[in-house]
Amino acid sequence: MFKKVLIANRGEIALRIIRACKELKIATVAIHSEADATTLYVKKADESCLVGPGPLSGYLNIYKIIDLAKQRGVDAIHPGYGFLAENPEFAKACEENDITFIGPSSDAVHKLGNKIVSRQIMTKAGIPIVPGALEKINSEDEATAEANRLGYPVMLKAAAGGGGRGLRICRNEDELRRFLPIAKKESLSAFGDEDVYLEKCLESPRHIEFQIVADNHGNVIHLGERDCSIQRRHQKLVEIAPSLLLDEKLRQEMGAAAVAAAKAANYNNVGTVEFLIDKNKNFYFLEMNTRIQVEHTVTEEVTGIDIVREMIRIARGERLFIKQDDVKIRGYAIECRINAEDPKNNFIPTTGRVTAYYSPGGIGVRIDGNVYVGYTIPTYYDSMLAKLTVRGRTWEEAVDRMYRCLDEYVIRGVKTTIPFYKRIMLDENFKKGEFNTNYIDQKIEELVYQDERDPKDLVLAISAAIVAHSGL
Ligand code: MV4
Repeated sequence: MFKKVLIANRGEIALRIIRACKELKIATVAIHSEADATTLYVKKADESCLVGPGPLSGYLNIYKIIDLAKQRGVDAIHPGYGFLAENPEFAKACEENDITFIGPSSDAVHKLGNKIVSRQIMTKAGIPIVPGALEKINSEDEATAEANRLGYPVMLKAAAGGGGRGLRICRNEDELRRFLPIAKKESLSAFGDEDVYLEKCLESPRHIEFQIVADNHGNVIHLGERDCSIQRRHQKLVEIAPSLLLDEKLRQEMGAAAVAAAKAANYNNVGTVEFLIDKNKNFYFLEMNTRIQVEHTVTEEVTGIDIVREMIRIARGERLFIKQDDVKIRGYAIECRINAEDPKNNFIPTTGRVTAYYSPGGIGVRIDGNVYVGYTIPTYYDSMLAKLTVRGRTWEEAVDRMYRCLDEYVIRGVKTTIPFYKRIMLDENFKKGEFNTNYIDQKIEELVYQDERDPKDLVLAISAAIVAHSGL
């Protein structure tokens, strides 16, 4: 049993974990920077401690967090996502200090954090991977030989990268020769590891990921898939569950592959297996994420399963309460990440003090966030203010509901991505499920610059212009 858990994170995911702990009657310890001292999640925790004046370093300070955990007598630490969530040293430090890491073993975090090792594991297990190398590139000539075997375009990827970091598309040999040293240098500086490898670049794939839940007794199930193709520069913007692309047969095949991938990696706790699907509906293993993901909410809404609660229950040794056949996907869920960014200004992060805040509600509406009137958006952290998740019995109902909620959402004092998402909900291709990873690039002009003006405003504007022009 856990009496007390420390949340080594901040913001909405810290609040999400605190909520799960409260329902399990587990006391919570929040950590925070000075900038976060007065935020909602800190207020909701039973205890809180300052981890440093600076905005970021405290959340990344493994030994300070371990020391705090020991001082406060916690039984376990939940890392959330980002920060130390996929840092094998942190997971190891917990294990070595007899503090349960609420997540996979440090060995699984370490193995799956290396994309080449991941690909080797999946190949050995007979799981289809994105066509490409199983070893790092050792020389330019070796790279060009591999690229000729694959056919251009190819993608240079950092072995220690992931989630879009350390990627470079090479359209021909000249680009490959030019980008290779750059990619190695970027990888070394970003991840402390210069190993890069090559994959065939799939054109306009769909990005489909399966939620894995695995206990410490060999039970592994999946909770269906999420379609995360709507991304901008590798930042997911809109996530949906289930995907509109998969039929039941493909869902079964991919679900089985995701479970096999977790078993091949000797995985425990909660994780996500990412696939790319090409235009011929072939699916390929891309990478496995060893953390709870921002978009876990859409899976929770269509399965009714509290994934964070299951993380905690698995970590304290409990067996899965559910079998694969009992997992039912009901309806459709959509998540929009409400970011403090200005879509009309290249999505630059915005700041400001929230002067008015009203979150939407009603059937099938969920808000995960930390915003309140008076909250000044800090510039140190990622720009996400809240996650708006809706569920509908049908896809059409979910889209209509999301539009209504975006229209109802009031956040004054800072520019947000809300108007941008409203345009997406009105877009015919989106409504028909016709989108892939190029959707944003293809639609950006239409989604950003075509103001969603109310027709009556237009009539008024034209009338005023006529009056002004004719001097009436
Ligand atoms: C790819 C790809 C096409 N071909 N790999 C990797 C990290 C993930 N967030 C995106 N990744 C991709 N890897 C190969 N071999 C397409 C993506 C991809 C993507 C790439 C560029 C811009 C947006 C994207 C959105 C989803 C997937």
